[in-house]
Amino acid sequence: MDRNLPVERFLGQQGLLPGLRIAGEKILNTERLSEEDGLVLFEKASLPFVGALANLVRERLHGDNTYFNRNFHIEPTNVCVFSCKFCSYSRLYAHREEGWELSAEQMMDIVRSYDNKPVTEVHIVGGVHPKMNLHFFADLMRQIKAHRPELHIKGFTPVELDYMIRKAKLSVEEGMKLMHEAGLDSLPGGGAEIFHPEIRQQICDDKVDAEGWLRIHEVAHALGMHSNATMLYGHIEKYWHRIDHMKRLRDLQDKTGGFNTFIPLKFRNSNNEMSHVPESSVIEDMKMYAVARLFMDNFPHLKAYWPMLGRQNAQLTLSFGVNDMDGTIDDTTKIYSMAGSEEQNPAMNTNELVALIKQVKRKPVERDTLYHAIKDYGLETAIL
Ligand code: V47
Ligand code: SF4
Repeated sequence: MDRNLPVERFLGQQGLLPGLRIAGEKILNTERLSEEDGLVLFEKASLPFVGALANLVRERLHGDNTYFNRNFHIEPTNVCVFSCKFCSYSRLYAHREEGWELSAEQMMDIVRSYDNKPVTEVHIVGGVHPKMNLHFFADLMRQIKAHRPELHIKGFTPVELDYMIRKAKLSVEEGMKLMHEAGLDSLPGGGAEIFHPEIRQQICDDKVDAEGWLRIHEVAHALGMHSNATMLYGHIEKYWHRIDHMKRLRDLQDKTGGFNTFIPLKFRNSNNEMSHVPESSVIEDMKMYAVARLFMDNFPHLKAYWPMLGRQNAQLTLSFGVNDMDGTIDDTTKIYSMAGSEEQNPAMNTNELVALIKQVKRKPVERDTLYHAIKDYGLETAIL
């Protein structure tokens, strides 16, 4: 089948807005979209139009391959010195008796509980606890590596790192070098939210700003580490704030090439100070993924984080540019169930994840953190 056909049919339509035709032709010719093109797609394009274009790009880059990995999460604490308005998860230090704090030994128990399981990655992220410092986590990572050297440690957002590095009175370079040498292999994408100060000041005024977030990723990339980037969308931001956010990431990626994956995160409104803000519709979610796939031309991968979106909507994103479904997360992650996600207990075993991908005629491929293929499940019959 000629995969370009649907797109050409769209572009052949009489009366198509000139801005949409320009954007569509750029995609057909593998040219980069400008910020104006991105905005026109958000504001004027129909869902089938952006969907067809995004699918074209997805299939150019990855064919039907849909990646996932086997990981587990450690959330060291939900006690946090910051007070992001969208956060349903954290407890201020003053109310720390309502939260949890794991000791290094408790976290090592979690690591050991996976001893005979074929996981390849541990994802460590949590609140910013004033007493859990850089040296505490560096020691923890040394212990993890001593116990299981090949386990990839993806951990700590620039929100946590910026706080801990400043408290340790180190430069960003020194702090990141220390963490890398202690065993930190890559950075997850969290803490980015919306970079533009107009929105950042309203939703998460007191944590690291855009420049600080980008700088920590830049330094990590210079040390040879890879990382991801997120964007919290669907709350009080406008389309142009999303474009501004993606443009800043695209510019840094041009410079370093260190990002693997872009992860749009749908704002969930339960149990937080932004509960009055309605959540985005599924149509809006699909449009977000599609425009991200088209605009972020130098990001190899686009991830739908299923614990947040729900399994079926995550499955739907595979037709709107997404080529990664994150992993077989176990129920240690609480961030999304506390924010109102349908996934109260976000665990999915490999068979379920593979079946979900095969149901929509895509090819499941288990990967490691850096997207080396571990197992190709093929396109044939579903497993369940
Ligand atoms: O930065 C917090 C988000 C992020 C809410 O890199 C919320 O592979 C929606 O970044 N509604 C942390 N989102 C999680 C994260 C992540 C997750 C999965 C994979 C990776 C990766 C990274 O969670 C925070 C914030 O943007 N978040 N509260 C909420 N109410
Ligand atoms: Fe703390 Fe992160 Fe929650 Fe913000 S989103 S309050 S930094 S745990």
